[in-house]
Amino acid sequence: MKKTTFVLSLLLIAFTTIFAQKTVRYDLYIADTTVTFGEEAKRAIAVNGTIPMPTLTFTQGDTAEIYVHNNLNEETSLHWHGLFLPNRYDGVPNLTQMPIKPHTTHLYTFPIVQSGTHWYHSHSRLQEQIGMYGAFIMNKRNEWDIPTLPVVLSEWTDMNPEEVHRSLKSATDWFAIQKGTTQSYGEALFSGNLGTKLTNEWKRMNAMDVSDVYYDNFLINGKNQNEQPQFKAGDKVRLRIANGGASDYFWLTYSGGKITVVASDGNDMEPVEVDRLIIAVSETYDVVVTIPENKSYEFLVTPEDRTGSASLWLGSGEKVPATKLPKLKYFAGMEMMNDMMDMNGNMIEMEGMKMQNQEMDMNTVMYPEITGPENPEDTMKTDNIQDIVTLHYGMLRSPQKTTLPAGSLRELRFDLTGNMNRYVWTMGNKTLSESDKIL
Ligand SMILES: [Cu+2]
Repeated sequence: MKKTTFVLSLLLIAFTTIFAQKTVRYDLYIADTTVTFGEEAKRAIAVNGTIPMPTLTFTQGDTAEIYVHNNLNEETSLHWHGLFLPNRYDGVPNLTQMPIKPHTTHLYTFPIVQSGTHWYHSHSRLQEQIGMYGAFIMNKRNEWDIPTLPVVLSEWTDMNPEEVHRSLKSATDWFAIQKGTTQSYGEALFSGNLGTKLTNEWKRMNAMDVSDVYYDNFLINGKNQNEQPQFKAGDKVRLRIANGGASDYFWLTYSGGKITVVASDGNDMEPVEVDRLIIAVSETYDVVVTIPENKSYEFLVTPEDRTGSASLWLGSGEKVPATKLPKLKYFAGMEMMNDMMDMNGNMIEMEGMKMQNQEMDMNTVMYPEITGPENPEDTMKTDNIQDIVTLHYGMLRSPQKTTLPAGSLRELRFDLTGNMNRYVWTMGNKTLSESDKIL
């Protein structure tokens, strides 16, 4: 009898320590605020007083209990990007839940059944663009013991997001003019690219550009220059990076050596060493970087159009800057587009083109650091061009077998279509309202 009780209590202790079901509660207070990230003070939305929203941290097996207190004078909602959860907590207003009315509280509660780096954001109107994005971290039960920083990337424009949206739909050159990325006739003539420019106009294309919107600032956890002096020589630091931006892809480079990529979209992968990687909107990557000496090393974040940057400084002491990405070769890009588009603005099918898995980045023709300077005499020297290892999707390998279990398989086909100039996006040439049912 006594022995049985002893064994039972031992089992109970073991059970509670291994399978502890902890409820982790967060209270999020959503309120209007004013920020000056660009030129002028503008309206933004802060949660618990901060932009980005607070980092929410859980351990696999926990139950999340998130109380959202909407102190705005408008509706809101929160979507948990990349999470497996009951549909009614997915946070899409009027689809999986009713919008959270002004000055009410809403509870999201769901079990944490996965691990990895994810993020969360508002799913109402364009609130995400003015501050409602944050990191959502789910640790494993036996998480890797290494200094870790959540890193949320974003852009800021002083223009009201609704206005941005309107400009995109009317296909103006306004953003390109602000960025100084329009290609004028004068510029074309002097650089010997007049033929390319004329063909381009003939095909009625807009000025060649890489990203669509002009941004006043780029932010890393809400700061353009983010200092993290706590790291010492020899430290390995894991950055849990989420791109919470509205439209920019970001290049990630580091002045302290190689970047080891260890997870993609919250999934562990076979570690791979690269010189740089590009992160798309809403993607996440976990990377590990080393602090070589007691100095401050720059983890540089550059939007794809290279019109600005943001820096995360790791370590303290003398600053070691990363190499800035040189200006894109727009005429080379324009020439490529001319070759690829027919008179109606449609892509010309080309034989043997390998565009899958980013293995061939069409924009490479515009990268001086890889394909050489636009004008060899007056820009960078050709011998500055080095072998740069760039991450692409083909390099992402799961540590586990990912073959599907045997059994019946159903294939669903989605054709993603759209019109770039009108900024209308469709599935199988139908807008969402026309084809609400996807199955
Ligand atoms: Cu999302």
